[in-house]
Amino acid sequence: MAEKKASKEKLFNIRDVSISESTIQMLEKARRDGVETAFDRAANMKACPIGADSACCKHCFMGPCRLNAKDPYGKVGVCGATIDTIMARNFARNVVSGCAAHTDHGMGMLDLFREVVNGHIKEYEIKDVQKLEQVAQSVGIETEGKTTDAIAKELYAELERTYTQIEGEIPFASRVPAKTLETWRKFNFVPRGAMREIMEMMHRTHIGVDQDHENIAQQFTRVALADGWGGSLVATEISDILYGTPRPVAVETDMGVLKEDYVNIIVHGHEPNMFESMLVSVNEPALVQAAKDAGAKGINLAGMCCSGAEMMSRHGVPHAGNFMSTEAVICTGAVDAMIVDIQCIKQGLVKVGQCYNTPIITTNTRCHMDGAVHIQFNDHTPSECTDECVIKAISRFKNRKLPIEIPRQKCVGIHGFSHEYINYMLGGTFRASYTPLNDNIINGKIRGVAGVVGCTNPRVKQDWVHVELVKELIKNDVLVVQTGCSQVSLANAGLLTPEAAHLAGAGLAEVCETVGMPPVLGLGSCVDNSRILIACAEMVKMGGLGDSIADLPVAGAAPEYMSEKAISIGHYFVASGVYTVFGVTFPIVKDTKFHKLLFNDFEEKYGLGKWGFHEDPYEMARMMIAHIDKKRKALGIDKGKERVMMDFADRQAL
Ligand code: NFS
Repeated sequence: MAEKKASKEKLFNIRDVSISESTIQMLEKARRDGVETAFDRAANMKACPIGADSACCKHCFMGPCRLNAKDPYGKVGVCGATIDTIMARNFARNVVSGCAAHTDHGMGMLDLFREVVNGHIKEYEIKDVQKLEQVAQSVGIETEGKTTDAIAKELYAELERTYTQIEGEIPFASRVPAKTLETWRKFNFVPRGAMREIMEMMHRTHIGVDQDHENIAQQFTRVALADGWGGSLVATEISDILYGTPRPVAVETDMGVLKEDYVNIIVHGHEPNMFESMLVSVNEPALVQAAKDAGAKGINLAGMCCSGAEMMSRHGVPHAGNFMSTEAVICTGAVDAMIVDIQCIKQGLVKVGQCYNTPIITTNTRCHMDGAVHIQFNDHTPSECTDECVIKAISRFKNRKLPIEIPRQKCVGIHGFSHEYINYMLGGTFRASYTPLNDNIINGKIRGVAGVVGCTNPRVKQDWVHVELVKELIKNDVLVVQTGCSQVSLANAGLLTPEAAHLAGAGLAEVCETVGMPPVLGLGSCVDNSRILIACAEMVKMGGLGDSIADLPVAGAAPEYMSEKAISIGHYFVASGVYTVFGVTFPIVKDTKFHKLLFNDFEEKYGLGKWGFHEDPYEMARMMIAHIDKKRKALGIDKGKERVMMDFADRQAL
C-alpha cells in the first residue's frame, strides 16, 4: 500500500513554487535526498472546497453541516444556522485565535516586565528609559520628577488592564485618533480587556447563541482591536523598553548567511526573550572556546520568521529566511540546531531535522513537538536553556557527517524603522515629526502609504506576490512599510536599500534620495504591525490629512497570508480605518450578507476601512492605488500636483 501511495505522489515543478533561489536550490536537494517539505504536502493535499469557502460548520455534534456555496441560501444547518451565521462564526473564531496568539505573546512580555520591575529578574533591564517615559505619558501617567522604577511600576499596573479589565476601555485607546475612537464608541467596538473579549466571543459562537452575522461582527471587531491596539501594541512597546527601540541597521539576509566552518544556530519563532538570551550565550567566551575546540571558527547565529525579523531590526542579527524556507534551510545540512519558541513552527520540521541530524529544540511550555528535544526556557534563569542549546549545537557540529551545501544568496538591506525613527528621519533631530511625511503626501510626491505584511503560503509562488505587489506600489509613488515574512521577501529581493529608490516613481524617488531612505521600510515582526497603527495615528495628529485613520491615503495587504493571526491583523486594520487586501484565498462566499458587511459596509455604514481580495499582485496594487486616490480626492489633494502620475493601465501598456 505504501509503495502504491508513494507512486501517486504529485511532483511539482520547483521553479513554480518559489522565487527564492536559495529555497529552490534546497528543494532540489530535498528531492534528491528523498526529504518531504510543506511544498510537497501542499501539492498532494487538495484544499477542501467547502471549508475554503467557510461554508461548513462543526461547532456542534448534530453536524458537521455543509452548505452549498453555489446556492448559499438554498440550505441551512441542522440547527437552522444560515450561511451568514456560519461564515461569521468561523471568521470570529479565526480572529479569536489570532488575537489570542498576539495577546498571549504580549502578556508574556508584560510578565517579564513585571518581574524585571519588581527586581526578581536581573538578566534583563530597562534599556530604553526615554521610550518608557513616552509610553507612560501616552496612557496618562505623570512622569515628571518620578524615578524610572516608579514610572515602570505604574506603567505595568496600567498595561495589565489591556488583558484583565472587565469594564471600560483598554489603556492604549488613548492613542487612537479622537474621531476613530468616537466611531468605535458609537458601534460598541472599543475593547474592554482582551480576556473578556475573547471569552465573550467564544461564548457567542457556541451553538444557539449569537445568530446574527452583524452582531457577531460587532464582537469580533472588539476582539481584533484588543489585538492591534492591545496585545500586539503592548508586546512591541515592552520589547522596545526592555531591549531597545530599533534604529536603522544594515543586515544580511537569506541562506547565504550560514557559514560552513562555524557552528550555525537558527532561532525561529516570535517572542524576543529567548532570542535575546541566545545572543548573549553565543558570545559567551567559554562557549565560543568550546566551539573552537570542536574545530569551528566560531558560532554563527541567525534568525528566521518573526522573532528573526525583530532581532535583525533591533540588533542586526542576520536573517536566514521566511516561513516557507524553514524546512528548506535544514536541507543545507549546515544547521547545527534550530531553536524554536512559539507560532508558525511547522511540525514537519521535526522530520526534516531527523533526516539531516539537526536537533529541533522547543523551549516554551506552550509549544512542544512530538519528536523534538525540549529544553525549557525560564525568564528567571535564561542562560540555562540557551547555553544548553549552544552546547547541543556544538556537539552536532563535531559530529557532522553529511555533506553540506549552503546556497550563496545573501543580500544586505537596511532594517529597523520604528515609528519613532521615521519621525526623526523625516524631521531631523530638532524638528522630529511626521510633518514632512504629511507634507510630501499633500504635495503629491508621495501618493500614499501602504503596509505590505504577513506570511508566505505554499498555495502561491513564495515571495513572488509580495515582491511584485511592492514593486508596483513604489513605482506608483506609494511608500511601503513592511513587517514579518513579507519584509524578508523584499529584503531578499534587494528592495530594502536606499539604492532601490531607482525602482520608485519620480516623486517617491526624490524623497528617498533627499532623506537617504529606502522606498520600502522594514518595521520588524508581525506584532510590530502595531507600529503601523501608531504611524497612522501620528499622521492624523500632524494634520492636513483628515481627522481619522479612515481619511488617510493609505492601504494594507497580506498577499501570501496563511495564518489566523493574519486574519486578526487584517480585521484590526479594517476596523481602524484601513482598506486591507488579502491574497491566496478568502474564507467567504460571495453574494452573501456577510460578504457585503466585510467588503463594503465596514466602510460605507461604519465609516471605517473595508476588506478586499485578489490573488493577482498587479490587480491588488491597482485596487490599493485606486483607494489611495479616492482618499486623496476626498481630502482635496488630488489636484495641483506639478506632475500627472502615470496610472496603472498606462504602465501596463508600456
Ligand atoms: Ni506574521 Fe504569518 Fe508567522 Fe510572522 Fe511569518 S508566517 S501572520 S509573518 S512568521 S507571524
